[in-house]
Amino acid sequence: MLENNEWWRSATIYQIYPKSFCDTTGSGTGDIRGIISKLDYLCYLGVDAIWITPIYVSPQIDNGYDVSDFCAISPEYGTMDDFDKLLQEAHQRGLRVIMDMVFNHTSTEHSWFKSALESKDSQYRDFYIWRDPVDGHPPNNWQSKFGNSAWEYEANSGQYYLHLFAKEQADLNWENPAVRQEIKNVMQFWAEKGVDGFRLDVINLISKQQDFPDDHAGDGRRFYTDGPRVHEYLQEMSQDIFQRYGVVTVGEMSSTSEEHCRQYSAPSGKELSMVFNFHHLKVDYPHGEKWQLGAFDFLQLKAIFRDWQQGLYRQGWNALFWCNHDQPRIVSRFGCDKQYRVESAKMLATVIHLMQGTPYIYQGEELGMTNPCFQDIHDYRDVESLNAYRMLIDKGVPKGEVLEILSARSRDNSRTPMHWDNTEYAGFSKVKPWISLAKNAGDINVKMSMEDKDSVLNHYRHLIRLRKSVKVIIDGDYVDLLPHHPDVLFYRRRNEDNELIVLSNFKPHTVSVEDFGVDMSAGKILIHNYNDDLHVSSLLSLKLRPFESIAILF
Ligand code: TEU
Repeated sequence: MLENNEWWRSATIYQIYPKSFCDTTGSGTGDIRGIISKLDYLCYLGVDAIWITPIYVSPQIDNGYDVSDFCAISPEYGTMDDFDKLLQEAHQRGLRVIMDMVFNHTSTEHSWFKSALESKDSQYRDFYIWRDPVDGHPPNNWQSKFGNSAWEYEANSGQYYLHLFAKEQADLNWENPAVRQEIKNVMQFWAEKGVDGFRLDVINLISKQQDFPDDHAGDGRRFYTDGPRVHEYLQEMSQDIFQRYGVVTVGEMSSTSEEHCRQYSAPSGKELSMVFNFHHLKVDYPHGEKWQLGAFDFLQLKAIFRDWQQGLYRQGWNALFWCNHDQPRIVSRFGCDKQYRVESAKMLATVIHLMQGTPYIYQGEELGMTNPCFQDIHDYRDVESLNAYRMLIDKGVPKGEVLEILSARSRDNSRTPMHWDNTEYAGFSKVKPWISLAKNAGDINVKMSMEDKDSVLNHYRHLIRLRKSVKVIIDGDYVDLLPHHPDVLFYRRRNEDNELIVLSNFKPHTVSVEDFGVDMSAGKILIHNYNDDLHVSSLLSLKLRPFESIAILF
């Protein structure tokens, strides 16, 4: 455990998806020793901590988010000794380690669930959410986030159990104090090993409205999202574990609100350190529908940034991100992964990293890695994507259109192996990986990026260093100076000493920005994504080139 309790306010955190990070055993999947072998690279990048997605024993229905033993390492990733070595090697380098905690549900292979299946009298029966059929049907009309009913019938007991995700991921009953105690025991186990923090998977779904009503206006999420006792539960976890061990905590908040997030991440520290929300990553969902294609709504994106930057300013703390293991690669989504890949990847990074909050870099994002553009359903591995494929085909959507939707939306877009170099399997493995690589690994990889002073990687390294040295990035306010401009995001950060303006063109064409009421001549360019020597005075009658982004400090 490394001390200094609010280190995370000026930190940058790197998300590792171990299955696709580095394979040292020739299994075709990544492993813990692979992570250890790349710690020096992460120090070169300059990040302060790593978030590791689940490496616990799991049947891998949902790539580890279906946990069957929270206190044991899955053999495919290595051993507990390997993990202890990782923790030691990371701490020796000043890197903190954040573990992913999946407490909304367990795998149906967990011993608790197996015991619950044996008998209604099992002490673990009430660890899960069982309800009787209603007129021979599921207890209500709630839908799983992976499609179909959120209830699975269990014939032996004649009851249904709730699963907000896959049927192999049974929701835990947090109403039961014994469940909460077991969860605290798990976190105590990892905290006493010296883990520095926890990422809490869909933690705002753990409290369900106990009458489990039908949802006549939706899929049921309003009856369990930011639910009735969620703050009470988090305050209990904070009181008994987070504050006691001084661990940083980041909550993944599905479909949440600013009001709840101010309470979740309040400076008082009574609940969590910070929160992920996803509203900015739904502006390309037509009518909120993920499995439809549509252009992203730039004005809505800017409004969401404004709302969350201002809404949590001095009242909470945002986890800032574009990418994770559930989202497509951002340069393919909101940038341009062809002609302006480098410029747009740098622009997107600048936009997020100069806001208030803690930025997260998802493995490969720092290289400008793109979606793999899979064209065949057999390339896909993700349970959510495979369910969506079947659902869309069953609805009569033409196969070609379904594959086009998956190619843009699938979570597998971010789960292809990391690109380390231009060898056959990109230095990820010596054998064919569990999932195909993107075809451009030969041109987009760590080795090449480290040798190129103008690479996306070196742009990220610069941003990470700026966060350490420019205080207004950490504590400045946020004002959008051109809220209605259709192409440019122009925001200003200000504290008692400095002013920082960030101008970013989100479009593939040159844009003129007329008088924007700021005298640039007194400023100092902090970072720019075109590698020419721009002088501030030339910015007076501003033309921003395609995806051009400039940050100026006053
Ligand atoms: O994700 C929560 C969640 O809702 C995701 O499924 C994501 O928001 C959605 O796929 C976007 O369309 C967490 C984990 O990050 C995810 O990998 C798990 O599948 C899920 O919880 C269940 O544990």
